[in-house]
Amino acid sequence: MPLIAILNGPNLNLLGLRQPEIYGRETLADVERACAALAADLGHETRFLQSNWEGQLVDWIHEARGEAAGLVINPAALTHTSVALLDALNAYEGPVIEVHISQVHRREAFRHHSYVSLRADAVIAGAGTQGYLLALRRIAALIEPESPQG
Ligand code: CA2
Repeated sequence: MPLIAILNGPNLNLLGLRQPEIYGRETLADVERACAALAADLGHETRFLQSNWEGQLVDWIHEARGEAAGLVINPAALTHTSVALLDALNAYEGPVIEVHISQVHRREAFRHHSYVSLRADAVIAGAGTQGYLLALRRIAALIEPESPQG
């Protein structure tokens, strides 16, 4: 079964535990379970990871090369700061979808710019944690040879 890697950046381990008015009440473990269930329905398996460390995320993107058919990433605050993540993603050959739980364009100006968007094949923001599931469906369509444009 083709593997889809789902990477999560700093502080997302607090999902559902703080700031529910912005990020909702679901925990990251809930999101992981929902992603695994949908991926199984779509005939894929998932590797769901979170780190507070930029270098760890870079290493996981490197590991995804040759292992994962597609990548879903919520880089969290590193979205707005990290050329290192952009460079790592540029060295990854498969489809990349950037997800943000909140509608970043309705928030502070510093959240409006994303380095990762320079590489992402699609960006989903403001759909809550459902954004991860939308991203999985799109990745599945992109890596499905019969219907590459889904
Ligand atoms: O909306 C998103 O998914 C973000 O990527 C979340 C990041 C933020 O810096 C981005 O601008 C948008 C923050 C992740 C921190 O998540 C928390 C969740 C619950 C409580 C505290 C932090």
